[in-house]
Amino acid sequence: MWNFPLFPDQASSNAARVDALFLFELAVILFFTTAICAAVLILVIRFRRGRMVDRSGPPLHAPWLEVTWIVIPLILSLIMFVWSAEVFYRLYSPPPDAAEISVVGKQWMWYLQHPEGRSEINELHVPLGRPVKLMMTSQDVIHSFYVPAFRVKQDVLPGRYTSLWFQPTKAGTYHLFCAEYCGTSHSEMVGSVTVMEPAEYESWLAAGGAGPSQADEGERLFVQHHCAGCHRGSQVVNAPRLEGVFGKPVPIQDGKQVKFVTADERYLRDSILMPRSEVVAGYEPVMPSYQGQIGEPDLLKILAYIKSLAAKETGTGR
Ligand code: HEC
Ligand SMILES: [Cu+2]
Repeated sequence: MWNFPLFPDQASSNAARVDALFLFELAVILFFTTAICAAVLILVIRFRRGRMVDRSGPPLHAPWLEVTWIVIPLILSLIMFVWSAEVFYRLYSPPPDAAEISVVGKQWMWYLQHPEGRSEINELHVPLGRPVKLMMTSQDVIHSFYVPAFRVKQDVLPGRYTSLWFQPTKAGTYHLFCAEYCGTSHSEMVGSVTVMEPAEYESWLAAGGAGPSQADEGERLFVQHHCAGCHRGSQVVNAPRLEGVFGKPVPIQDGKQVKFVTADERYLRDSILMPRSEVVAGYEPVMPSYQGQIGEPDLLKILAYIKSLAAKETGTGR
């Protein structure tokens, strides 16, 4: 009966940091709310009408009081600013070795794809202790990926990628919510995140069948959509090779000038859906747009393939 938890489990490496900041701010708010309410009540009672108290010569200036009410809140808000900026920075800087899982939100479910190939719906299995980064997008409206036990929440937007990371520190099953009203069955857009011991996780992955990895699936789609026909050294079309492109600066023709753009997920996505928006310098704008032809999950697979090419040093002229 007394099991009435005020907080969800602290199940990620950043959960305790978020809670400490929250409790500090709560304490500051409670202190000032109590002090101000008490002062109001005392003054109201003491100076109520008809009460015989000395009302002559009220103090109009009290420099020390004014300095106090400026300096103390200034110090407190600066502490909150520096502290929360530090926590915010941590929450949005995934470690470089984080495993990357793709997430697609759609009315009204979550589709999750592991790099090893296994995919899930409304359930996410992750290994204990290893950082995980989510690459998220939506197939329709705005959703929001929210795991209270990890103290993470991030909007999931159509037409772009947002990311989120966490490092689970406690095995168990935790709630996953959509935290952005997304239509009739928004309240049913719920799921769970299961944190497993690494060995258990490996066997869970293997139990999914030894299917192709996400990057291999991406390569299959790369051939199926005829990308390979142009991008693998075609004799007919002059198209850039994609080995090593991910993460590198790419020269883009901008009117008469050339500007450099980093080939991140945003760039690759736009290159495929809106090839005319950024044309690589030295090439003709002949690539067709794939807008409406490749679904979000497939697009993420193709991106995984292009990124995997970055890992392989093939030395093809970049
Ligand atoms: C008709 C030939 C052709 C086809 C088919 C084609 N592309 Fe392209 N692609 C190009 C050309 C030419 C460019 C360079 C000019 C530009 O940026 O539009 C390019 C540019 C790109 C870039 C930017 C490369 C860089 O170096 O910055 C990416 C990424 C890309 N294509 C991916 C794809 C994918 C994925 C597919 C299949 C879904 C595909 N392309 C299909 C011709 C093609
Ligand atoms: Cu939703």
